Amino acid sequence: MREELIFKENINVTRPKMPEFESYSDLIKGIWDRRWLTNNGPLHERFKEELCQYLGLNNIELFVNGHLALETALKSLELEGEVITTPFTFVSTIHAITNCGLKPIFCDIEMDYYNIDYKKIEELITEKTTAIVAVHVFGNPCAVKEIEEIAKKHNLKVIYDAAHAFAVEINGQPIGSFGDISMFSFHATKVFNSIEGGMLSFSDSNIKSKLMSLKNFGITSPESIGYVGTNAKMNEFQSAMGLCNLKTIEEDIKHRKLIFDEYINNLQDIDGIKLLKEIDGVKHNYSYFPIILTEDGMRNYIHQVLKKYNVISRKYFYPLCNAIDCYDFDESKTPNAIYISERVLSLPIYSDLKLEDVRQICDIIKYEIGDINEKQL
Ligand code: T4K
Repeated sequence: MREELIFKENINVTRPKMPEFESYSDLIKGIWDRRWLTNNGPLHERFKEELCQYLGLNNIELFVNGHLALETALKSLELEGEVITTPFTFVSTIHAITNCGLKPIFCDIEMDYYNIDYKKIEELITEKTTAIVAVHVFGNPCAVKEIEEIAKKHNLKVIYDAAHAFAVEINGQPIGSFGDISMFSFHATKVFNSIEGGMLSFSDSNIKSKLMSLKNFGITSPESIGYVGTNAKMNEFQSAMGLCNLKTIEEDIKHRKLIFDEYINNLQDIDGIKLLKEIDGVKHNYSYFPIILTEDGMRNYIHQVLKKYNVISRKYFYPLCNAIDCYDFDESKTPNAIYISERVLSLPIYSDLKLEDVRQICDIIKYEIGDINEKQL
């Protein structure tokens, strides 16, 4: 240990972006006057409009969180049977699938960006397959064109879990414009937050009213309940937070880019560390900074040792979703995902993380990796 590199306070893997207190308090004052707290209030409607404008999307709906947004998306498409998905994701993706009565079929991931490997999707398609649920892991886009071709050929729906991919674009095209429906998370830990929150963007404007109804108990008119819905509405306090944070999102992403570059510059030449670099033509949001520690056992060592320096890294995503206790899936068929899940570590990144703190985290990693290499553990 090098005592001088210990942080006085914990540096967490992420920390929510908070707007100026006054900008939030000014906005929520009106809620007291109006006494309109939820169910499509005026701030909710304004938030929706400003999001459409910022993201360059026409069809969106807001939700209380990303998870219920994803469940609602799957329900709205009336899917049955099997859906092909990835095990390398947050458990929400798989719970959403199974809560909708669908069976997840796990496809292995590719080794560049750890997204579903489109080359392995077709061999998993059966007569029961109805959809592909792909995840833009860490905000890096999946192979959207190839996935679309496969889906067309086999008449499958495509749902993207874009929880990590707010504001990402591929060659100028918003990531939410691919597939049938995309889900975004506005959770406190994300690049963009509305405290909790979620959004669906969708290609077919005809499903708008169905989505609105499904998130409001399935109510279709004052005296009819057309669907078995849920309660997944975003409230006015969330919308106010979203509106405030939207004002600074571009600055926030710019600062994240500086952090990203600082990590890359400091860690790129270290033996045993693999980094995810930027992709040509993609507007990134720098939502996570995952590294792969290639030596067996090194990830767990660095994860533990960072804690002693008060740096709280996270194993996103370990365990794999086909290896978790509450399900009985078989993880052995996704060897790439097993390899990555056992070696990945997400380092702190958030919009007001100081660059000097990033350098200090890198110094700790360099020192500790050198140390362990010397000891040849
Ligand atoms: N699909 C994917 C691929 C997802 O990653 C997620 C969510 C979803 C779907 C579902 O979307 P939501 O329903 O959540 O909108 C966190 C988040 O809770 C979760 O939203 C996120 N993915 C997941 C990747 O990370 P945990 O269990 O790691 O959260 P927690 O509480 O340990 O927080 C992480 C760090 O953030 C801590 O070090 C402390 C810090 N933190 C957290 C909160 C809540 C703060 O500083 N302030 C806070 O208010 O799951």
